[in-house]
Amino acid sequence: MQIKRYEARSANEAIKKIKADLGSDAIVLSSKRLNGKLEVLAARDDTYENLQQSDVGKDEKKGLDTFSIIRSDINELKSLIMDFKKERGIHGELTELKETMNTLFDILGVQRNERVSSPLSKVYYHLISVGVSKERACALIEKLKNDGSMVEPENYYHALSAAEDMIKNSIASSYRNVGKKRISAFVGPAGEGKTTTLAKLAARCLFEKNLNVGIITMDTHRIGAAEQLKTYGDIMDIPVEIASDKKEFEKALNRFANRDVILIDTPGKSRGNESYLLKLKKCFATDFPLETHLVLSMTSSQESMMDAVARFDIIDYSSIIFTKLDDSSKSGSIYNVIDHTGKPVFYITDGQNVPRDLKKMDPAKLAKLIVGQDQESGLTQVSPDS
Ligand SMILES: Nc1nc2c(ncn2[C@@H]2O[C@H](COP(=O)(O)OP(=O)(O)O)[C@@H](O)[C@H]2O)c(=O)[nH]1
Ligand SMILES: [Mg+2]
Repeated sequence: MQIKRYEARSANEAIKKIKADLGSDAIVLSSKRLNGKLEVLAARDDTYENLQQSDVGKDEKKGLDTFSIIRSDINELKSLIMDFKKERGIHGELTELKETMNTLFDILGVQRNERVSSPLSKVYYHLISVGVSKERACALIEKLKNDGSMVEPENYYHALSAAEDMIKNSIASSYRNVGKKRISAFVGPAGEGKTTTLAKLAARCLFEKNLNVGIITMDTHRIGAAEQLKTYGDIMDIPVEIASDKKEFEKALNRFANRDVILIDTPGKSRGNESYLLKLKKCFATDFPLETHLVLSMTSSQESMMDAVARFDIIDYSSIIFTKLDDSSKSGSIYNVIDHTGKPVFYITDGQNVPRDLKKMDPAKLAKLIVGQDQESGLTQVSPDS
């Protein structure tokens, strides 16, 4: 076996060098970054070639067949490793590209506004500070620059409130024809606040709107999950049905046929449990007027939120509920998620108190919440009516 060391600027370049030198049968043993360069150890197994060249007898030929199988396994493994290395290489390049893009956005968002202290540049920095992505902040600034309707572009407070208006207008259309159905199911990763939010909504419907409420829980696996809801149900005198499959689910819906509102709790499954999502999707495919709401916690990272948004896409949720705003100062990340999904937000929650810590949202309130409090402008954090 020959082992050789290669230096290259990227994974692609390393692979090219190795192939040219050791041939396409080479195996990558290890790779690491050193002073900005990629150092790769690669090897080639010469045994097979030597065996082929030598005068092999019958028995040796038999051994060679076994050897060929092993060799083909090795080749498969090798190509998997190569793919993995390639992906890692691309990942590294993507990170670099992302950093370059971010710098470009800074230049677009700030320098093209002539001076760092210009009102629009300040708005750009403010949006980033509240969690709006650089890319989106930059797009908003560009739109503001080209928008002739801004009353006083030289005034920071006016520029900020124009940004808020722009956000409001961009999300308004997503609110049409959604949030009107009698039956609401809550989906999302575990621990995001589905059950607590459902209990808050049940209490609101009952005590403020005097509606007839029924609750169905599909969370039948987690110990204590159904009991958690039954306790809320007992306190509010709301019936709670348990359903573990489509048959039981439809039975429960029929039992609640004359209820004004039906709220459905679901278990939160972690990544890799896509069959559970398919099962939920099948249950929700019913003639009853049902809407699904994705529940996302503001304490999750932006990546986790985007991951959940993509995973739950199969359920075709119609709105997003953001929870735990009391534990996060980055309300701007709401904008990143809704700008990406085009889904409306009818509720946010900001505390553990049932039913107090639930706020109803509309495009104007949400835009205010996203832009958030600003020390300099004196704009205040939204305090939505319940
Ligand atoms: N701080 C805070 N905690 C919350 C909020 N909503 C839910 N929680 C807490 O988050 C935890 C998980 O909530 P739960 O409703 O059981 O989540 P589920 O697994 O999605 O049903 C519980 O301890 C809740 O009290 C909120 O708005 N703010
Ligand atoms: Mg729950």
